[in-house]
Amino acid sequence: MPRYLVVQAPEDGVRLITLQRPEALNALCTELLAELAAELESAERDPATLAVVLTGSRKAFAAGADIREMAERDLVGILNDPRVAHWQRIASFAKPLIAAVNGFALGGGCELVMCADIVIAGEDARFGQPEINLGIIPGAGGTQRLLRAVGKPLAMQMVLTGDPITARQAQQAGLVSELTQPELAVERALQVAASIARKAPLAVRLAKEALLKAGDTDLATGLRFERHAFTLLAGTVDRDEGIRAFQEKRPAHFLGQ
Ligand code: DAK
Repeated sequence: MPRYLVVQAPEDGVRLITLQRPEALNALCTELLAELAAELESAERDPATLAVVLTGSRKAFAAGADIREMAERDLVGILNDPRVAHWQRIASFAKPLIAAVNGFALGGGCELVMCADIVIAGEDARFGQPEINLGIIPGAGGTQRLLRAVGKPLAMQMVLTGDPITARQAQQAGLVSELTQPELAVERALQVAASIARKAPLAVRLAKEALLKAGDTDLATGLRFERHAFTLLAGTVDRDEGIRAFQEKRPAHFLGQ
């Protein structure tokens, strides 16, 4: 049983993971990160899980790395930091990951948001990379993914000043896909996840992979990947079912084959 996560399956094919470390505003201690990485690996192995929603509390999605734990690490501890492997496992989750964000998403919390594919945020959410205030810089993608997500000027402003931005600014900048009233963020994320869970799983998986390629490769390579993925899907049972269902004017029933 995880100590810092609550895991539920509220919808068909959707797993809801809630970070639960309220005494530290969901600060991402090593144990919490290990639990989250393990839970996502379990979701990836489970054929019945087709999408995952990740959320925190109303006050905080996550207030960053655990600063108390950081204070205990010396240089050797940082070189052998187990969190690096946990972050890599979290960032490489292959199924759709939807973040429902309320309150603070700071430092590692903001970096965790950027590991998600879709971000639904309550209007009171705040996104920031305040590491500079601690004399450090982001360590889990907060310079690389943030610049790709929001562009250079805003990424520079956020990382160099440490000042957070509002949910509305985050949406305008491309960090958030949709804004909701705070109390509706999780519900809306579950709706989006359920909609994805009804699609053809192989197509969803390859679509995610192809879209991520666009962010980290050149156009020719990305187009080549898209063409290969498109061709691969032509041989699936689900493609035949999708086309037949359209012609027969009925909902498609996808099998993941
Ligand atoms: N770590 C540990 N405890 C935290 C925390 C954190 N990040 N954030 C909050 N808390 C604790 C507070 O200490 C307090 O505990 P008690 O004093 O009650 O025992 C409790 O949560 C409530 O916090 P506050 O009393 O401060 O609540 P406020 O509403 O007044 O303020 C706040 C909320 C979010 C503005 C404030 O708590 C705050 O500024 N927190 C720190 C935010 C921050 O600087 N985060 C960035 C940390 S650096 C890496 C990967 C990633 C990273 C590093 C390495 N590798 C792969 C190697 C990431 C680094 C970071 O994220």
